[in-house]
Amino acid sequence: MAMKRIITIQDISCVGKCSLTVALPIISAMGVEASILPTAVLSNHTAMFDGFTFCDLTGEITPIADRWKKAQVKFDAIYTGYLGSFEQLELVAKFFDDFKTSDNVIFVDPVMADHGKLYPGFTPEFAQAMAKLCAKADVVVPNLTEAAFMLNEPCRLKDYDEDYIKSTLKKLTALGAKCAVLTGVSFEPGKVGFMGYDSVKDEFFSYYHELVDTVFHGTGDVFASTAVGALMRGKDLGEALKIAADYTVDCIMKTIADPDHETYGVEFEKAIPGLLKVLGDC
Ligand code: PXL
Repeated sequence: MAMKRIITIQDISCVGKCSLTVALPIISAMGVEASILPTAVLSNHTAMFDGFTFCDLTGEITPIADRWKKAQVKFDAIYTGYLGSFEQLELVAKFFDDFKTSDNVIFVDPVMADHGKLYPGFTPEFAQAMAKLCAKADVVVPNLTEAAFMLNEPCRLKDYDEDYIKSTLKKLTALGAKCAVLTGVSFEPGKVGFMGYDSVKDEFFSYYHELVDTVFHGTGDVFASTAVGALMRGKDLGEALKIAADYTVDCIMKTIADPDHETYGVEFEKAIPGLLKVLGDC
């Protein structure tokens, strides 16, 4: 079978293990081609460091995309992560229009908030614009905070029930995405996971694992990259997300097990052999 090709559109933070420095190695290790459209080069990610340098590459998006159109490059999945401006959202929406085919997958991780708060530099208006981008996706994977900002609703991070999660998922798909997945969902102490809704099949699915109660940067990018990779390896969405959740937990566990670990990224490299076993590659 021909190797699948993912185009992933997000920044490259040179140090700190998130966005492209996570997506590239994980997708490649999964036996899937990782093509990239870097939106900016940062010295490091914007969390947990004192400062950062930032070189905007927005002006490169259209020339690069035009070149690919001329060369008739095709992508089996288009996966977007952290995007930093309204202009980038608009250009990425156009990229979707230009490169969508009848059978490729548009996967949007609307990276912009967590734990009830927007990340530095993001505004509620940006969240509304991100919601418009999500409308064009086959799959969106917001956490509870991102979903609330996109739906312009108060953020409920605890004391919710299954009905609340299900109605939030239906509202997300009503915006336009075919499938919506909420991450960081927990109905019982010590357990966390995801619940998803496929609006085409009118089906919910979910998966919960042990809660590892620490915060590491970049785990959302590990989760999303692995999920898209597993989709490209022929897994259905529920199974792909389960593989991604288990791998993310394994990355965190292996990081914690290292007494000298840093906190600005997980030691995802150490968990790759286990991921390949799950995929049946070794
Ligand atoms: O992991 C998401 C991410 C990606 N890129 C940059 C970030 C963040 C999260 O803060 O700062 C530059």
